[in-house]
Amino acid sequence: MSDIGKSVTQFIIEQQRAHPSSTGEMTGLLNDIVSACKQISHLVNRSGIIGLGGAAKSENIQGEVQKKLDIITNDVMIEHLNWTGHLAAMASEEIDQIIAIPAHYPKGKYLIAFDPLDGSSNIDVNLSVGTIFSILRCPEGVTEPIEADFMQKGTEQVCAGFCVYGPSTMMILTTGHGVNGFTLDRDVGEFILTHPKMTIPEDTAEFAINTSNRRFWEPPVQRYVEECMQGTDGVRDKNFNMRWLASMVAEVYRVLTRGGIFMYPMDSKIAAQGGKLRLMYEANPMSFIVEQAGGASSTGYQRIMDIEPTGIHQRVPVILGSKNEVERVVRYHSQQ
Ligand code: AHM
Ligand code: MG
Repeated sequence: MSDIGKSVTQFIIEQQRAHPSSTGEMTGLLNDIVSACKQISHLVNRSGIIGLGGAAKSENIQGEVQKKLDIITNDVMIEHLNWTGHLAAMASEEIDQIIAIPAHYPKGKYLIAFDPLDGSSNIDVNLSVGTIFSILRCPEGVTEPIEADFMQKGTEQVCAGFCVYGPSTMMILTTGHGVNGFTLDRDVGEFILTHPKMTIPEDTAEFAINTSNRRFWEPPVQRYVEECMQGTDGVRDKNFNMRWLASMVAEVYRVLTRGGIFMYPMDSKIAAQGGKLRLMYEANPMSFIVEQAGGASSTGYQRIMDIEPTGIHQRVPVILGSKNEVERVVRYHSQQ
């Protein structure tokens, strides 16, 4: 029987029943995330009407000017997740230190790292934004987690997902058994399974990169993009299409639905900070999802999920998507 049309809650519970050792804690945690994302979807959708557009007066730890919605959606995530007893600690793009569970609430066995509103520079121009999250196990015996407890490779993730607040609100989830996509039915208030077993085609003729950074890229990326631009006149012998939405959630969603390669590679302008995108709550969860859908994800030099993290806000270069294209870019890096 097809799973299409099931609610995300039913889908998660049925998946959990297939694993008799499961305690149901992950199901509870995913339900909390689903509730938070529904509220964020509502806020993003109504932000212009209820006066939530524009910048706040603050900067986050990375020195970026925060939007009002960056702060509010961060609070929504924390308020939905800190009291239900499924988490031992949290980490957010918007907060310098890891976030403890208040002492008067029970603690659970998982850690979460999230970006509450990725691509928030797009809010005021009414383009897609999203929420990204990565779930790790809290190390055995640790009751008061510290940042070091989050320093686990992407391969240790037990679940990853993201929500896109676009023409439809969609949630994409993996627990390591493939990737499934759910669409929010606003009338009913439920995410409904609409895109089961998502897979990324191995080949593509579509690339996404911010070409305004072109002069700062390393030679392998310069070579790859140049060859794409040459189309049928060059070695690739096919014409490519280009996209850049400046919203990783929307780009990865596109890659999941029709293939493509998405790159925010190393460039000399941002080399000192290690790259643009953050490992723990952007690159790792997206890499887990992309690999589970049959794609690949690399810095150009190393599989992203094999990186030993050194900091909660660590940045890395990201090259992900259709397997054969990612492997080509990685090959160009090894041939330098
Ligand atoms: P953010 O978390 O501050 O929103 O930054 C991440 C976003 C990604 O969604 C997107 O791929 C990238 O920044 C766009 O960067 P740029 O504006 O340099 O093209
Ligand atoms: Mg982000």
